[in-house]
Parts: sequence; C-alpha cells; structure tokens
Amino acid sequence: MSHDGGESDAGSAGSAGRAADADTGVDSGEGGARADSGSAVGGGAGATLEAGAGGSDSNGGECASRFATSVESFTAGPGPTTGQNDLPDIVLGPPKGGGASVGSTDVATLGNGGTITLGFAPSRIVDRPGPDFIVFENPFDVGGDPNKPFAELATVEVSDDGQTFHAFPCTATAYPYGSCAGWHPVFANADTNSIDPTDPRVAGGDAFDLADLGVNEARFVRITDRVDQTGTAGTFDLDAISIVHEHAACP
Ligand SMILES: [Ca+2]
Ligand SMILES: [Ca+2]
Repeated sequence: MSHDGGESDAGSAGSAGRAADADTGVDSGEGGARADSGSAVGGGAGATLEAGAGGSDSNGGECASRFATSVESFTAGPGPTTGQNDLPDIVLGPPKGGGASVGSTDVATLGNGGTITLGFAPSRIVDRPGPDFIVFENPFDVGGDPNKPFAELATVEVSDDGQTFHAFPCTATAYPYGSCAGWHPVFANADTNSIDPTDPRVAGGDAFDLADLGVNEARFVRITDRVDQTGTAGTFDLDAISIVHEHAACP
C-alpha cells in the first residue's frame, strides 16, 4: 500500500542516498576496496562497477545492493500478523524508519518465536573495521527517553553458506539489550529523508560486527523473535537490513 505509493518518492530518495554515498566515500576508502570503484579500473570490471555506482536499475546496481534482496524462509510464530501478507517486498530494500518517537509501520511481524532468513545475492556482508550490517526494527523511545526504548527483541545469526549459522547472543531482559536486535530507533527513511541507511553513525537501528563472531563474510542473516518476550512489546517487527561496507567486486 504505502509501499507501492512511495515508488516515485523512492526515486528521489535514491538519488539523495547516492549523493550521501559520495560524501562518505572518502572515509570509507580504508582497505583499498573503495579505490577500485573509481574510474581507473581497466576493462569490463571497471565498467560494471561504475554501472553499479550509477544506477540501481542496471544489473550492476543490483550487484552493488546494500540491502536484503530475498526472503529465503519465513516461519511465523503465534500472535500478530501485521505485514506478513506483504512479504517479501516489505523487508527488502532500504528502511523506512519513523525516528526516535514513532515506530515505522512498514514492517513485517515475526510473531512470537517466529524466524525469518534473508539473503543479499549477488551482494554480501563483509567484515571491515566497525559494524558491518544494520538490522532495522521499529523501536521508539518511550516519553522521549533513550534509556526506555519500546524494544521488541530478536536473536540475529549470520551464515555464509546458508547451512551453518553463527549467533550474536541475545539474553538481556532489561535495558540495555546488548547484541539483541530491536531496541534502537530507526532514523533513515527512503521515503522522507536522505539519511544514509548504510551508515551506522546516523541511520539508527541495531548494528552488528562480524568480527565479534570471527566471521569474515555473510550471505544470509536469520532473525528469530525472542520467545520469552511476549505481549504488546514482545514481537519483533522487521523493517529492513542494510550492508555497511561495499565489497571490491561482485561474485
Ligand atoms: Ca517474542
Ligand atoms: Ca566489522
């Protein structure tokens, strides 16, 4: 609904997003990966990368996607079903956050104990310094107090082969909620602002670092609602997942 209606807006927001990327290109050049996306790379590889930087409509753009591109599996838990009929599209692409005091409705609820696995093909998450991907739920600060988020917690796991998953432990039952997803408000919104959803310093959401698990790359992220957290604030709602770092070449 609002998803389809926002297509034209998404176009302009996309342009803004690319502009933001250009602004941050300088400090993301660490490791040399970014340098390859300049114009100096010879032959077809350079042309592919340039296409990726220039337009999301081309194959190159898809290759350079910084968001989930597929729902590999979904098993709903009992409880609310909001947004589930709009899967997979509602959780693909960039987040549509509501800011510090409003929870986005552009989400799919997992239900209590529900689990969803997303893929990023042909892109992937790579470990670079700092956080490597961001999970966007729809928390907000109750009464404007950042120490009292309306949190809906889930465990996040990553996998490179789709078979073996590695979990960020999610065990906290009180604020702060550690390496759980679902407790940081989302500021980036592809429809309403140009905040870079791939920059953990400004995007909001829950950021994760593959290095914490000793993992170098991940092609899949699995999110499982905390079954011991039930009731009004007990069911995780997924908005989107973003990839923080570009990688040097598409597979
Ligand atoms: Ca739950
Ligand atoms: Ca990292």
